[in-house]
Amino acid sequence: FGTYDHQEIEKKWQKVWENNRTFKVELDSSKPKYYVLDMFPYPSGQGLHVGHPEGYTATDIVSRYKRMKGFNVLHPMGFDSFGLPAEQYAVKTGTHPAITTKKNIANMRRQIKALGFSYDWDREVQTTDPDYYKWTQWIFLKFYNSYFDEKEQKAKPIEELPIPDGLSEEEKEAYIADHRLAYESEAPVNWCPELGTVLANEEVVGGVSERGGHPVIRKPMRQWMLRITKYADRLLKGLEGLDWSDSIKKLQHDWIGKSVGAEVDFKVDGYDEDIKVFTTRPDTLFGATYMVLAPEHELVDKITTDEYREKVVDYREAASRKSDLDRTDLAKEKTGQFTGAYAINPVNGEKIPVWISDYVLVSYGTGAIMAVPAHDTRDYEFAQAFGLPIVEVVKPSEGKEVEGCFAGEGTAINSGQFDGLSTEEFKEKITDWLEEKGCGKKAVNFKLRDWLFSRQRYWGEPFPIVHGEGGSVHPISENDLPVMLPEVDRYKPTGDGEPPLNNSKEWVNVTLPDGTKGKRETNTMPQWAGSCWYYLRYIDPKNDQAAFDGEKEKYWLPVDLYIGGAEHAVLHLLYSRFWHMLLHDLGYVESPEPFKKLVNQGMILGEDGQKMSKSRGNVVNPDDVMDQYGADSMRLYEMFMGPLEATKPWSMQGVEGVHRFLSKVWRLIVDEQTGELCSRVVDADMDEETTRLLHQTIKKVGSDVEGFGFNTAISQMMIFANHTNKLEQKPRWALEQFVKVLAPFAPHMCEELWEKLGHEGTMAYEPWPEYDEELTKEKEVELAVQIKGKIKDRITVAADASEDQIKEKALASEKVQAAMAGKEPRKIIVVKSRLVNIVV
Ligand code: ANZ
Repeated sequence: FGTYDHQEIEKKWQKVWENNRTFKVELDSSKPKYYVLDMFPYPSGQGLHVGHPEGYTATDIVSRYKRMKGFNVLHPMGFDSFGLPAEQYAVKTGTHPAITTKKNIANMRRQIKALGFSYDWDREVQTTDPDYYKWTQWIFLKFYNSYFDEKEQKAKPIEELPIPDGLSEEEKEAYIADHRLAYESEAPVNWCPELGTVLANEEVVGGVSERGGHPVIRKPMRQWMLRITKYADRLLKGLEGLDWSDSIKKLQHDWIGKSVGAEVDFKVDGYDEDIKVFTTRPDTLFGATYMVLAPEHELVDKITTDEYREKVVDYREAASRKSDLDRTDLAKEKTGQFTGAYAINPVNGEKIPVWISDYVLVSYGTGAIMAVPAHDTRDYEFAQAFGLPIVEVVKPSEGKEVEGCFAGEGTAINSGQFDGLSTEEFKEKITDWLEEKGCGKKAVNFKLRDWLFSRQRYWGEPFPIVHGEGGSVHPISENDLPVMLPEVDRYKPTGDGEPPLNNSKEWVNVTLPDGTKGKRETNTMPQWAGSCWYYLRYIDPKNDQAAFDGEKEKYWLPVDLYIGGAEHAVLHLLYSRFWHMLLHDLGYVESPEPFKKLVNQGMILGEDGQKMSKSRGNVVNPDDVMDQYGADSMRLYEMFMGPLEATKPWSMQGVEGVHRFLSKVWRLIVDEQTGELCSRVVDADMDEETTRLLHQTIKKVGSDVEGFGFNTAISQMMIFANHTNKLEQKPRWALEQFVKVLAPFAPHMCEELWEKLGHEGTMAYEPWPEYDEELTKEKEVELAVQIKGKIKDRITVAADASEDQIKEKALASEKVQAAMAGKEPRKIIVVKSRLVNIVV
């Protein structure tokens, strides 16, 4: 009758919160703000997996804690609802993705609500909602209508682009098009035949699609690109100021991949052409014994001699079928083809052969290298495979013996006038020398490529673009947004890259304002578009005049805490920083970075320690756990499993354990016979130990929540509950404070207990209890005093006594003095709060 009935309690309080709009929040400049963001889910047909509540519980605890600390907390939720699975389902069944998406969202919203998270649901966003993607299209137009000012390192409106004198109208158009931050390109892209779409570099992992693991090949296609490379330096520098884990920062840092070196021009023998190379080791120029062009390099056709032409064409054909990753894989056997041409090394005038090989990528640096087999591993393998000369030009520092290739730094040899220089000095000197001679200069390169921003899919944001006759491009006016996604009959992309929207002729064909005919862009934006700015829409989700209000942005941004999976390191987390920087440059947001603090939750494995998957049959369904044990137990368990950022296996026994703990807390306060307040809860004074434990608990839970140590906070609460359980008389005031610190973790049960303790209404805004530092301290501790490993006496000292005070007290003991028999101690070792060891 009065036992802990999680089902009833959870339903009751969820209704109260919903009906009273308990977690509704508005801008309030009288209060400090705190913005807590979750990575919003993709509404999949499988519903929530246990990884979702992990991050969501952590942010909910912080949100509830911060509210109690007096912060104005923004904690929103929404759905990242464009994407492949709904579309693939549509291809299979004919069900429109909008229907599938709606159903999946309803189910996931139900699950999320059942976990009792304190979201302001009035702020929910869905990226597939035209009122939302209208603004995604609007931001795209901002990219299209901006250029990057290199000097000021920021984006500006395209109208401000300085145009060189003397250009014809046509050249002017082309010049402007070349500077837009959104542009069309014909470059070779990652084409995934199975998915029927192109993919961004970030979406290709190990030569296959990140989603689904399908093979990806290179193919030239007209695509929309965003000029993220312009922001490479700022994306890199901005990382320094962010409170993110080192591992995520490193992933982004390396993905951006800044290299400093030199560009060097090699004359092609017999031609009026230079081969430009990028090298990070200009100090090895004297050791360059051959050159390699990427098979796709534009000079290949021109310089290849007739004798080698056929072989070169064949080789290039074979290379085009490989992915970049396969090509650069260190373990792969080196292949290549001589072109018949020679180049001249500018430092010593030597003629060296020019090869093509697929280990040189056309898209990095200049697409050509000088090969230094003595000091570059890949060049070394290549030289060995094809019998090319190897000349050492760097000697390792004394004492190091190297066999084969030496890729480190050292002292220059065989390098003429530069012999004897250290690698660092040499790099600088030779770069100056090259610049003086007009055949080279200092150069910086980034691994980061422009972001391939179009997909041959149906279920995505349409581009606000119309193509006119003769290749002109017409952006839709901002006032005519959104460009609605039309209904189509067939969702399947054609195998050759024609997007499904092409099937919708009525939608595609339009008349331009000047009466000429145009065709809408039929590619759609990638899955990542909507998530690039959703955290901005949350601050003003219903605004139909702007994407969001500037004053609101000033108040709410940056996001104070962002929790989500680490798998988005070089995707969403890079893309959204990029969008934010553009909006910052154009004056729409004041904050330079969107996410101040980022925490990555660890993966939850199955009970067997393996990744949860349908095929392994080890998937835990959150619905089942909640039915049996309740949302509070589910929340508490996921936080108790271990450190938030660790990978950890699921355990049903663990769930039972925390459920028992919650039941125990329930019984501390509620009489199970009557369901009323337990008669042992009285307005009594607290004894010393209870006082100390309570103050320790308030202190530890608070600091653990701030430091994301949720598991240790729970342990401390368990200690307190066990102690209180033993008391005959349970002081009401202590229990009230305890319920407050437990509330962010197990909010439903705590609301109910708060009511049982005689309070009315929600406790969500009760002030977080204060603790007294003095009262947290253990007063005195007993220490054993040992001589030669034998205990001679026990002394009692203040818990915070210094080492010197402890030593003094130990030596003052009569028993110790007797045992030392007048000898001087050689050493005294104090093991805090345990023992003193005296060595004589
Ligand atoms: C000569 C050399 C000598 C190099 C040496 C290295 C060591 P990161 O640091 O990644 O920027 N390289 C340049 N462009 C390339 C391309 N398109 N495809 C494949 N490799 C390319 O690496 C820069 C180095 O990678 C460059 O420096 C070049 O090889 C190679 F002892 O030049 B180095």
